[in-house]
Amino acid sequence: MSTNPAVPETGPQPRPRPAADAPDPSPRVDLPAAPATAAELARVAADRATGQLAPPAPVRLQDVVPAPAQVRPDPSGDFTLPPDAAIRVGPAGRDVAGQLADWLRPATGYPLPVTDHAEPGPDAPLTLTLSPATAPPAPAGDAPADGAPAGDAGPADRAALGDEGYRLDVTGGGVRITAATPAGLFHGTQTLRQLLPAAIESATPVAERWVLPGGTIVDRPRFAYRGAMLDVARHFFGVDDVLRVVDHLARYKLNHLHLHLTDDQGWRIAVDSRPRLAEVGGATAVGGAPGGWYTRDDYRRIVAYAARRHVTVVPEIDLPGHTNAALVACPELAPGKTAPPPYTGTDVGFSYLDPDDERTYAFVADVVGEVAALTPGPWLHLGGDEAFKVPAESYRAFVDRAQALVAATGKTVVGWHQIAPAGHVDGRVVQWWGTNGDDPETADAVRRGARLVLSPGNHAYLDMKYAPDTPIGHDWAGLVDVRRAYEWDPGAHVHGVPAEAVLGVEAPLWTESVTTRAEIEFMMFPRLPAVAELGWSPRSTHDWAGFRERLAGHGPRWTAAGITFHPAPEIPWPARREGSPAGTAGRAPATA
Ligand code: TNX
Repeated sequence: MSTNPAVPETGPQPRPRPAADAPDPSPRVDLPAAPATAAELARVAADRATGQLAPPAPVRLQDVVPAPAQVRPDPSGDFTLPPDAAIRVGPAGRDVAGQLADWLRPATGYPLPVTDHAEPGPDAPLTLTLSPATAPPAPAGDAPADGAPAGDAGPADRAALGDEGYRLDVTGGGVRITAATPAGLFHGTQTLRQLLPAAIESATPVAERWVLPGGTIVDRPRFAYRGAMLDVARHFFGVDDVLRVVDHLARYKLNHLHLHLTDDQGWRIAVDSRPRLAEVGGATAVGGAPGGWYTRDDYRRIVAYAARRHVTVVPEIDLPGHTNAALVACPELAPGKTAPPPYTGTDVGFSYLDPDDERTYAFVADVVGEVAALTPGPWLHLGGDEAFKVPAESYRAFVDRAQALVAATGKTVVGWHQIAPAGHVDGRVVQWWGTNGDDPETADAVRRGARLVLSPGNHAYLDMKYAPDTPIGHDWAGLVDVRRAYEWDPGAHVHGVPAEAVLGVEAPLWTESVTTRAEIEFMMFPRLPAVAELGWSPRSTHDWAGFRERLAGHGPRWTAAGITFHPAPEIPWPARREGSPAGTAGRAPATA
């Protein structure tokens, strides 16, 4: 893999050494040697996972990932889901209830009808309640009052839930989720799902007692922006793969999917005013892999699917660098006015739009105008990274104009932190991907009004290898094992940037070496939940020892759900009991 973005601002970073107090890294079972090729990855990872995992212990209320703000277990309140359970909900929460039923039906085999609060009938054991009138504005920075005991679900509690919070009560009589918004209800249902035995992830009915641990959780996020990025430009991933990634985000209460739609190797979104961008620029990918692009309807489908799961799509059109595919399609934008050859390698920093040609700005206006019109979310990411060949003055002038064109569409500008020196526009968000936390230009942009999304390369980059023998991925920012993905604080990471200026976190997955759905999952799991916890959970819950124990219980869930993951040696995955298939609590799956 030849990619080395060189990171000129920070210089080469030393490889991290394992911390002295790191747990014993030796796995509990003998693992086969690392796979020789990326193509073997999925099969080997699945075999390893299945070989390692045991039927899980009953779930405890405090096992949820990301860690909830407040947890009060009540062992006398355990609840077993009966086969005739119904889900009761008001009209505004009905879509969330329908999704909950869809998750629970396959493994339980129960019908789980969704009924209206207003309809007569006995109390349903699963109740979702919305009280929108009590919703205060979204929090910025740390959530207050973590660790406090959970009291009654009175109006004051509901007011504290915010835009995305929820309260979940499990008693002998049933489960009630209360929230001020459908997003809060949705996050609460994801918690409910995690409180059921791992076999709930099975696609076919399983003989199981569907017990939930008793008690109360009151929960809300630390940061408003919690995301992951998928690079669909280096390798193209079809709509179904992207939808599956949305599901992964939603499980862990991440609420933004950043799509890196354009790069040197491919242009992945149809632009009606310039059809050659997708038709010509979308034909290629790294290493001669098949190209592809999203039609407007494909993109709308992704956006709608994500919206239903309370995930906002953030489209990125990377400018003015990373534009070789655009230049192949539109040679008039190239500095020399001739089309470059298509690029299928993995170097960066060589291509750029001609900043001195007015046609460049007409192009930017057309593209961001169309992408903005297709995108319901508030953000538009204009890239800005690694335009090494554009002199600093021209670069800054280009970004100023591009930011204004984005603002004119009504969207809020997001850009990689190289855009920091450009002028401030209202609401501007800078995405920091450095590796040493020391970046005066970014701190200055924040002083001038920018907010920060943190994606430190040496902690949050999902394309970094876990270990030297990880068969795919990079190591220019060091190795990122699960502990490294978890052990940092987004609120105090960049010098001179106060926690109040931090909008949130994002874990980017660049795909120079990632070619399949299984490989996406292998790089995401288990690091995605680590970053999700940094974005959601109050800092006071941060605890590596506890996190690795909680995370371990998710291995059987992923196995039951068919999700490929890296069986990281620093996680104490449950050891497999002889003859017990993972994820089925020791019982053979019943037939459908
Ligand atoms: C740097 S991070 C890049 C990408 C590469 C990535 C590989 C950033 C804004 N630019 O173009 O794909 O490194 O890790």
